[in-house]
Amino acid sequence: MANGERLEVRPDGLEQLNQVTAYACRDEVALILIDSPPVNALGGDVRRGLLEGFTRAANDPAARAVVLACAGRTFIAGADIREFDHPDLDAPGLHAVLDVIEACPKPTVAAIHGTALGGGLETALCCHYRVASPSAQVGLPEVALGLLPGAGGTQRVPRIVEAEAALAMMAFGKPVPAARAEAMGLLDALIEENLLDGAIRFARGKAHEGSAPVRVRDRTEGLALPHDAQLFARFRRDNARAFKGYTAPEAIVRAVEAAVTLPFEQGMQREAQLYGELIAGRQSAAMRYLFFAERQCTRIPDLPRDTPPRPIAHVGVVGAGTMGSGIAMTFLDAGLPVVLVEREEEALARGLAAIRSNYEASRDKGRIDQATLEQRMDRLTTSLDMADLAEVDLVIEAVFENMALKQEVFAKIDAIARPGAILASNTSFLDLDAIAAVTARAPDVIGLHFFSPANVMRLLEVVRGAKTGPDVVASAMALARRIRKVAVLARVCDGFIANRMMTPRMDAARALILEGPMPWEVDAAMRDYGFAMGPFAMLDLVGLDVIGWDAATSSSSTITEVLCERGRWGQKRRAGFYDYDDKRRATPSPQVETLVREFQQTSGIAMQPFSHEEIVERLLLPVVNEGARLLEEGIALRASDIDVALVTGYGWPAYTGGPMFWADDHGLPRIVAALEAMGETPCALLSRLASEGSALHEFAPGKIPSNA
Ligand code: 3H9
Repeated sequence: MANGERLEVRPDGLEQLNQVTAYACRDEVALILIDSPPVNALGGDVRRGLLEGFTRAANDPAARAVVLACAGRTFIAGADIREFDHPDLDAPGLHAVLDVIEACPKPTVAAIHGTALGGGLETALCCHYRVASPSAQVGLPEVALGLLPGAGGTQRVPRIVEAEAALAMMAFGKPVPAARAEAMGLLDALIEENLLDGAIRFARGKAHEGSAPVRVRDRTEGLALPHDAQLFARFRRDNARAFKGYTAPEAIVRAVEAAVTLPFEQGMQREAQLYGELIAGRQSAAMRYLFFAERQCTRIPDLPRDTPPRPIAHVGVVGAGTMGSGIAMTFLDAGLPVVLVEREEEALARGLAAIRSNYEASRDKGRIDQATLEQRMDRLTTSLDMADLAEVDLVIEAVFENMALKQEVFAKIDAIARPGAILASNTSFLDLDAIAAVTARAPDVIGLHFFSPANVMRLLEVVRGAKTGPDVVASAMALARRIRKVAVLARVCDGFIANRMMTPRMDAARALILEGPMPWEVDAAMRDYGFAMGPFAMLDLVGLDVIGWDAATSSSSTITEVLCERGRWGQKRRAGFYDYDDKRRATPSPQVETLVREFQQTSGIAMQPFSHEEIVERLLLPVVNEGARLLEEGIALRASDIDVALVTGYGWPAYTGGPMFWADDHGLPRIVAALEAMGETPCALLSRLASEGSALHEFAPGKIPSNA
């Protein structure tokens, strides 16, 4: 939890309504308390308790006002997402419960700490007032689950908050800190002292005022605020790129449009209809799957959850290139001091300047203030001497991807680092065990593979070597959470999970253009599928020359080789698969088209037209096959880890759930048949699961086999 505050509530006379809810009435105020760990989600029992509690409070002659609060780490964090596919039909529905809360004739107050999210905030909006701890956050993050706020949030928020702010809150799903929420009108007061005492006092005060409380549905402050007639059209246009492919943001825009144009009940009907469409769709299924998949990644079958991590308070980074600087920033951002070490003065100065200018750009965009910038820079020290790594708890090597160099660096770190320090490599392909072998402490060596830009991409591949100690793995997983990364555990192999998964996609793309489609058609199909960039545009960005081309041995036998020989190395030469103008805008290259046609003619393969769907299948099927191999070889723990790695590390469109989810969705027998039809051999695991009528997600080896 972001703020770590816990509400411990055990007032006298608390009476359990059921296992997760309790009721008390003291000094004229009824208290309804939810205590349903971990996050007080609105499961069946919570709904039952809320219904009973509010009904009782309404009829309790001793109660003149009502407070709703939660025990533990947070206020209600939303509907119980686990119930979406297994609804508790015996329990009252959320809407019915909220109707009862909203109809309470006595002033009702939601006392918010932690995070009031989704259905949690919607419940609070059915109270007459909302008070919160200053550290609380409120939000409607349903969009991240491919949904819209479906319990009145789209209709109630715009009644008290300005339409554009309401729209942004729902369409981006970002929680709002308490102070801002108060300024927006979502909260009525911040309570500096004990939240519960303050909320009870606030409620009693409202009861004593005597005026009838007003329901949010009947309020009009938000609606009364002027908003320009073009708001919705402009919002759609301005965010078209961010929302591309996703169905939920458009549904949210429509629901908020309904809120500002229709009477409340009609707006609610519109919300219900749009919510119903979203929850029945594949996008939401995929995104809900990813929500749990991300949390599943931290579960390592042979590693007890209580394995104590090693303390990490000071970090060393070796190498101040793009990766090293990005990694350093990741730790600085999370409040950890970093010593950044380089061999050459000039390279170190470049790294330092890159970090500063990156922070300055963030400041200029308003993401951080000058004080934060300075604090982060103050936490950074630079050095040309590896001896300055002697005191750190974790060293991350981020030098050039070359085994001899990495081994040399590790031998030096081994001689310098204190006993018990964790030695990590950021290698993206190389054999971690061979790197660990040059040290006298292989159990302390681990792979921490960041994705570029390291301070932005959420994925951290944690590579477990044959001898890596369990507490070192536990430390890496705990560290990932501190630096706000999603950790996915991999065993050692060439490319680990994410890079190894992307290689077959590139190979398939290069093979496909010999059968008819042009590179830009392939790219367009992949963009349609949801990638920001197609594989050929990606090659141009990375540089064709750096992907294994050598002028000395070039044999003109592939299109890439010929392009390299002609100096078409990609964006940096303003020519690759595409031609580029001065602003690096790409246009299909007639020269490349001619070259591809020549190769097509000599390939002997019958040319045929491909639909976008067929192109996508041709590129994704080998990726799925590779994923199954990763499971078969024990490199990845589970199919969902692979999906998380690609969504968080390679911009795989989240609304597809990732390649493994996609494959299970299509059905493995179909995947196997399609692979065979394109001349690929499905791996043994894929064939077995298909013939057993099973799915990739059902494959659980239970324990990662050691590839020692
Ligand atoms: C909704 O409300 C729809 C309504 O509009 C309409 C209805 C009609 N349900 O993230 P953590 C579990 S949609 C079930 O590691 P943190 C989570 O799986 C919902 N389970 O903790 C994990 O379990 P485990 C809108 C949930 O401290 C454990 O709690 N709300 C739910 O880093 C701890 O989670 C959201 O989308 C849930 N709603 O972060 C909020 N939430 O230990 C989703 C969590 O077995 N939740 N769990 O792995 C979050 O954003 C974060 O969990 C939160 C805590 C910020 C609350």
